[in-house]
Amino acid sequence: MDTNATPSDRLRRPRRGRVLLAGALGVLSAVTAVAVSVPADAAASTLGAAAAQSGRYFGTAISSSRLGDSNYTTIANREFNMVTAENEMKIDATEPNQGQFNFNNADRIYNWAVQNGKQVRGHTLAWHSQQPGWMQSLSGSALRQAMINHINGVMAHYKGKIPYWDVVNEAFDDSNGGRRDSNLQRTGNDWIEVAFRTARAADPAAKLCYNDYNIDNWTWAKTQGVYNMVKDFKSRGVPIDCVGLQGHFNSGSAYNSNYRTTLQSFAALGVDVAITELDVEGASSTTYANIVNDCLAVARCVGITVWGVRDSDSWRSSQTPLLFDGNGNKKAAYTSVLNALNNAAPNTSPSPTPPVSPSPSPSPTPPVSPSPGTSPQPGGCSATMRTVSSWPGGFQSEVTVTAGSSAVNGWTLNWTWSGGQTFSSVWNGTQSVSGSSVTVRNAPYNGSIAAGSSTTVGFTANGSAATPSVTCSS
Ligand code: 9MR
Repeated sequence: MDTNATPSDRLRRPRRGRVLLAGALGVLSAVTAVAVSVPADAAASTLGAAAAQSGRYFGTAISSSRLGDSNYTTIANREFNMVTAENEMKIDATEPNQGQFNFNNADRIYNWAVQNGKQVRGHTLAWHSQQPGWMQSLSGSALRQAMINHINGVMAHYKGKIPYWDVVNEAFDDSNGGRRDSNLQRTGNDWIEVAFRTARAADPAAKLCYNDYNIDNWTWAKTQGVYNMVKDFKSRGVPIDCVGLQGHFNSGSAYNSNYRTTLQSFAALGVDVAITELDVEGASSTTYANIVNDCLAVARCVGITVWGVRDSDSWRSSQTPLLFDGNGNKKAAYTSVLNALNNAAPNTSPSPTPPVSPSPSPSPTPPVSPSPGTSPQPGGCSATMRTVSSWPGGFQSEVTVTAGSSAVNGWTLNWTWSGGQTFSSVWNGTQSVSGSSVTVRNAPYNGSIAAGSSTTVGFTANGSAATPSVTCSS
C-alpha cells in the first residue's frame, strides 16, 4: 500500500489491488503450480485505507472539544476518512436562537476534516432531542415552519459540501413499530417527508438519510416500522437516499446474525445503508468482525462510522465499546475490524461516495404513469394538484407535472387561490405570487422532462387546503 497517499486518495481509490493480485495468482498457480507469496503491502494498515479498497469509508464521531488533544487527533487523522460531528451540527448547536445560526463549532470540525482529506456526514437536521429551548416550546404550524427553516438554513451553509445528511433522526417508537411521540410528530404524520422534501430542494447534491437506533434486528417491530416507511417513501417518490443504522450494540440490544438480512432488506428498497454510530459494549472482536462482514456483504452498505475514537471519548465509556483504549492503544477489536476490511470479498463495492464539491445531481424523480384514460397530449405539459396532508391552519400539496408527447425543457405552472392561501415553503420549483395569482417555475434541476414522464413540485401553505385547477405551459 502507498503510505504517501492522502486519506482522500485512499477513499477514492478503487479496490483493484487485491482483486487483480488474486486474479494474477490464480493464473500463475494454474500455469506453474508454484507457491507465490503475497507482497507485504497487499493489506492496508489503517481502517480508512482498508475500507477504501472496496470503495467504502470508515469514519468516526469527532468532538470539537477534543481537537486540541494531539493523541486524539493523531489517531483520528491516521485511521478515519469520514467524520461526523458528535454534537456540533445538531439543532441546539446550529440555531441556538430562532433564525440566528451559529456554525462556529460545526465549522471547526468540518474544516479539520476537509483539511485532512476527509469527508463529513451531516448529523442531524430534524430530531425530537437536543432542540434549543425556543423550538421545544413551539408546536403546530409554527414548529413545522421552524423545522423547514432550520433545514434550509443549515443545508444552505454546507450546500454541496456534505455527501450524506441525517435529515431525520430517531423518529420511531422503541417498541411498537409506530412513530415516537414528539412535538414534531404532533405537527402531523407527514413531518418526516416534508423534512426530506425540504432537504432535497435545499441541497440536491446531498444524499438524504433517515437515521435511528435499534433498527438492527430484522425481527424487531421498530426495524419493520422504519422499513415500511422507507418502502412507502420510495413508492411515492419522497426523496430518501439512505438509511443510517446507528449500531449501538449492548446487552439490551445485542448483535444478531440477522443483521445482514436487515442491511440487505433496506438496500433492496433502493437506498444506501450505512452504519452510522457503531459501538459495541465490551468491544468483542468477533462481534465487530461480524458487523463489518455484514456491511461488506451488502453492495449498498457504503461505510461504517464508530461513535468516538478512544473508549474515554465514548458517550458510554464505562462499557469500553470502541476500537482504541483510553490511552489510544489499538484494542483486539481494532485488529479484527482491520482484518475483516482487508479480506473484503470482490464484487461487493458500493456506489461511489458522492463528491464533496457542488454538483447538483438529484436522483431522478421516478416516472409516474399517466392516469388511466388520459389521452396522449400533442406536446406541452399538463399538471394536477393533490393535497398530501392538512392540519389546522395549513396544508401540504403536491403538483405532478407531466410532459406530453414531446419532451419539455422548462415549465411554468399557474393557478389562482380562492381562499387567501399563502405559501410557507416550496420545493422543486420557484414561486412568484401576485395577489391570488400564483406562478411556479421549474427548479434549475428539474426543468427537463422526457416525453410522457413526470416530475413533482411540492409546497406547504397557510390557510384551508384547496386544489385549484392548474395550467402548465412549456
Ligand atoms: O454522543 C452524543 C452525546 O455526547 C450527547 O450528549 C448526546 C445527546 O443527545 O448525543 C450523543 O449522540 C447520540 C447521537 O446524536 C444520536 N444517536 C444516539 C447517540 C448517543 O446518545
